[in-house]
Amino acid sequence: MDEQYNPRDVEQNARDFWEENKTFMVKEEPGKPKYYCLSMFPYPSGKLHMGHVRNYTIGDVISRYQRMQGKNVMQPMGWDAFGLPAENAAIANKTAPAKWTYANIEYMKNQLKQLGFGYDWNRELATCKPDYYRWEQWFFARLYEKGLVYKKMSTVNWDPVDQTVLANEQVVDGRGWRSGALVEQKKIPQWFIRITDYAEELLNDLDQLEDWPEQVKTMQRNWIGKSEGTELTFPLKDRDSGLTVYTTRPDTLMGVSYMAVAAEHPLAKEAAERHRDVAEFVEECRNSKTAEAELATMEKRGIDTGFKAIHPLTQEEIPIWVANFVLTDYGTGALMAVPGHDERDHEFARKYKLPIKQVIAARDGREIDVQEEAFTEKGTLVSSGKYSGLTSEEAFDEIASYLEEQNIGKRTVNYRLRDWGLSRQRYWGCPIPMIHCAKCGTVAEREENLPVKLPDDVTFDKPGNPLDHHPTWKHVKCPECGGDATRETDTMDTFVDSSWYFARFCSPRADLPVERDKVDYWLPVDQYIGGIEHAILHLLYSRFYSRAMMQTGWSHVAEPFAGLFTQGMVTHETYKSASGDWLLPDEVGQNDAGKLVELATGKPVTVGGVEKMSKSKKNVVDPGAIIEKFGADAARWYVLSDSPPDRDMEWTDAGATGAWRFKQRLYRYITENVDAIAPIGTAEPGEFSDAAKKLRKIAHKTVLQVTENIENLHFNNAIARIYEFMNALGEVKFSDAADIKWALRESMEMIVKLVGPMMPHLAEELWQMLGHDTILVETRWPEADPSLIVEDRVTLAVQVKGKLRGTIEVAVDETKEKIEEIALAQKTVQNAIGDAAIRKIIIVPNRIVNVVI
Ligand code: ANZ
Ligand code: ZN
Repeated sequence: MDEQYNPRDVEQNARDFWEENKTFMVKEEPGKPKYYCLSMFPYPSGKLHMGHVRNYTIGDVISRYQRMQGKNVMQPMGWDAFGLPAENAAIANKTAPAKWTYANIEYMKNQLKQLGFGYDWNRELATCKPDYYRWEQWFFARLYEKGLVYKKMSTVNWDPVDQTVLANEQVVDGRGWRSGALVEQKKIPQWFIRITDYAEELLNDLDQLEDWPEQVKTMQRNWIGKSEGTELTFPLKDRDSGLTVYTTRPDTLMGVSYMAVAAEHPLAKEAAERHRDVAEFVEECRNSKTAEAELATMEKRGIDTGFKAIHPLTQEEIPIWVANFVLTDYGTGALMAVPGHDERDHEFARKYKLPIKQVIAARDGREIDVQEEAFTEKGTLVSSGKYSGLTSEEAFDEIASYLEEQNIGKRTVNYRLRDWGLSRQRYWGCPIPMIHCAKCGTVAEREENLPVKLPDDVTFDKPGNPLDHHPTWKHVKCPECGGDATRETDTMDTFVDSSWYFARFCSPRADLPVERDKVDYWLPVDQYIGGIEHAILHLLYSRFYSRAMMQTGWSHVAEPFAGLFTQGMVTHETYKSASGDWLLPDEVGQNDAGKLVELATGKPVTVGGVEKMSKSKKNVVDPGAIIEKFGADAARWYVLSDSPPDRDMEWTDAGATGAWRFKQRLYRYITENVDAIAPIGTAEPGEFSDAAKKLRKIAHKTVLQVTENIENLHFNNAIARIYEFMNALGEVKFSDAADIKWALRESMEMIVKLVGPMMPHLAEELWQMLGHDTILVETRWPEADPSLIVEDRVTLAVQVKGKLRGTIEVAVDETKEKIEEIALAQKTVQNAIGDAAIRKIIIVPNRIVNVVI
């Protein structure tokens, strides 16, 4: 009999069972090892996309697996619910942002439930709720007291037609997204968090994060951007003052052929007052803000100011230019240009025919032509007077010391990291709890008046910030003198909301920001899972916030996320109709001849590249439809099975169908054979036949391999091993022999447990079918009996530079190449190697693999 598995009923039953038993509600259990597994909470945009499904499935598999390893696992979920799209929707559909957001949350929560994720929903939070942002405001006031928050003038994108501030993503090709007007740069007072106070610590502590991808740490290092150099002052010709620059290469001092200042530099302004063309250029620069990332590639432009600097060693006169590639707020906003040895300076010098001198020669003596191309390496000094012949490093020291002796220079450290500007001139965000009083200045709202709630009755029919033109909201009494005062109408960057939610999850309803004992128990997060797009800002801000919480006594951990995993993207083929429009995969099918056509018209379809699923190219599949068609388990299984989880995976119909088929196969195998195996509780036979031994060996080996693969987050390999196990099970001959019956029960229970984290609904059903009344996730993960598999496997220690970084299990007769491959695939080993080149790998048979770097 071919009993068809009906996911809809089975999956609902399993979820009801967990819900009745409060299976995923957790509390602190001192003495039991805890495990905090967190997936980045979603923005409630409307409905889940496949990227969410992949992210959250990975988190759920880890959580369920760790639970079965006996840990007290917390897996919470919530909503990163403030942000611009809700305001855009409010404008487009005339719905209040809150209403739109809560409706989306409800819909998406239901989808998450359908996918069977084991969340502790009692801990659910939404950042837009007053009982969450109340504590964010409270915390903001504490940071203000500590001097970690301040206000300063800062540049924003200003739409002169709509009379409003624009977020960067609202500026399209330099114009306002709605008005189409050319966007201007305007200075207004804004709030900042002093994250730069922590730059050095945030940089150094990255070294401790062994379970973070090397790539993410590198991105954070670059973002913090520490550099060491010298600040030195060139005297100006015919004036008493000087021009101070920052350089990381004082060794190139003799190669300076011009100076360059930013358009906002005082010298540029002064020159603008004297020369009309300089004024025009400065004005142009002011209106075209350049992102730092574009500095290298953008067209370099500039103009001579007419001022001259005097070279401190040669007394030569050097022209001073205004240039668009000099950043106002980095270093001193001015630089000494060495076109022979710096690419940007070179490009500029060629364009404006400024001299290019070589002062550094290659260490290996090879020919260099700096007229053609800048030579940016360090080397040996040439044409540098008494410094010639020194290495760059020696010259750095000698020249820096000389400048210090002459009182015209000092060694300095610079960071690219800037203070965190968190003011947003928007409605749908956490109000900044500050009050402006004419008498007392800026004062924090009193604790008892928090939260400063957003008003519900706002309108979006006028441009600008609705909080600002609300008739009453901003008019309050000063908390200090009781006089008339006004509220700050800026709201906080939503990155503030997500910088501490992981701590709030430990006690989400507390009448305090966090409860210290709860935080002490749960933090740090053991495994954090999310997209690489958060590699810099979110993770850096969270690391800062943890430190700030520690400083104010609210936490004991500096590093909030002990382990980090960044999953790859979900991709899909793209399709275009005959008329050149993008088509949804659902709108495409095969005609009788097997050709791809647009279903609606029958016209041929062009198949484009495989790209990240995106609404703009319509190459999306809707998780809702997939669950409907294949069930949640198949969707979960498929997103894990296809590729390593840190790589991109291509979604195909065939793949999803394959997952569905496996689910059917396992279901049928167990339902059809459950009566032919030993009853539950049968004692283990004293002897096993060869056939039973063979089965047990496969089963235990699979357990071992799947365990290892899950530990290393290689879910696709785990699944491949389960497929093999299933195939082996299919070949076992059933018999009445007690040992075979016993071994079959053992194997079936094992396979059900192994698939449990990935296909939890089906596994729960099968577990009951096998005669159990326990909840699968509350049972223990199967353990492999090494004696059953010993003869052909050995454990090798893997060392990197002589330090133990992990162990691997390999076949006794495994080839050298394969052993190397397995060893290098270990996450811990990869982390230890980092960017270093591998010099050789030494294998001591049956004992050690030593990676030499
Ligand atoms: C001379 C020189 C010679 C430089 C050379 C580099 C190479 P990092 O390492 O990122 O800190 N610079 C200084 N202030 C700047 C500003 N406001 N905007 C743009 N560039 C600026 O960069 C430091 C280097 O960037 C400095 O060292 C300076 O150029 C430039 F062969 O000085 B250098
Ligand atoms: Zn006052």
